[in-house]
Amino acid sequence: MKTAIETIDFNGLEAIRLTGPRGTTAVVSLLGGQLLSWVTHDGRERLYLSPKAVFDGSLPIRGGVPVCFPQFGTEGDMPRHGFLRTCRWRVASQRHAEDFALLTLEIADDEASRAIWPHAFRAEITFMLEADRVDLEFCVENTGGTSFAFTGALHTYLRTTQVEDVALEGLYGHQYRDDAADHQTLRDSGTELRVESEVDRVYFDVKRPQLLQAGNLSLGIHSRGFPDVVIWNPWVDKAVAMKDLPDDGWRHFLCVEAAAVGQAIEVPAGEEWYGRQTLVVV
Ligand code: TA6
Repeated sequence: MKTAIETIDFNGLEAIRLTGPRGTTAVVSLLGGQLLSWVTHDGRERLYLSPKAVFDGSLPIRGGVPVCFPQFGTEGDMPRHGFLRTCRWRVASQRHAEDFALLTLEIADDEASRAIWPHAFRAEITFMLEADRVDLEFCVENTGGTSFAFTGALHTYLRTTQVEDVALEGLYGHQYRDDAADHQTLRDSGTELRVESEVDRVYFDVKRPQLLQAGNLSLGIHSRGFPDVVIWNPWVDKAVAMKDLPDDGWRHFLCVEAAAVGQAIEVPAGEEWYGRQTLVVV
């Protein structure tokens, strides 16, 4: 099957569909610069997108891979997870060949962003789709005259049939902040993480990849540039309180996020920073 890149309408959103080798596909919305779907060559959708997601920009789209910048969560006085999630990005470049399809979106500061965060920046997110993987690279350039620091994440919603049945390996021995238990700092002592209640953890300084074992669906997750990994599942009560998530939506995803939370990333004037997350079918 030939590779291709085409503009489509996705629930009323202007979106780009990448077709990669062996029939793998990815859909990216210009709203939020957000990967919304990744179907691997076995025909399986690997990302979770809430059936109650809002696509009019009034709320961040619940699912896929939201881009959280320049603030992670409520670690400051900006809207939760910053403002990029509800901004419209532009296509900067696209290219495809026999063994890949590549799309880069871009966005820059404007009056609205400077009213929230008084810095000049240009950001790009690049999606590289190959036969057995998708690679997301977030790049931010400080186009202003003074240094700035940010926190953020690629807030990836990995699809699960039943989240209680999955195991996440690779976080053993790491220190983490447990935001579901008074933000206390603990050390992970299990060989695998299982979800049996609300999970909201920031794992610091993670250098190893993770492996999501979900029955016969396994996925390798690794990141570069982003020092931390965030693991989140709202479980039952928090899911019921979320209007853009079905009551049982918690069962169908586990967020494994490439993140910069513990230490804000400093970008001197005129310099740029890259961070990436790679999802691999194993
Ligand atoms: O990444 C985990 C987290 O910070 C959770 O605390 C929860 O707030 C989640 O992100 C979703 O945030 P959102 O703003 O998308 O509802």
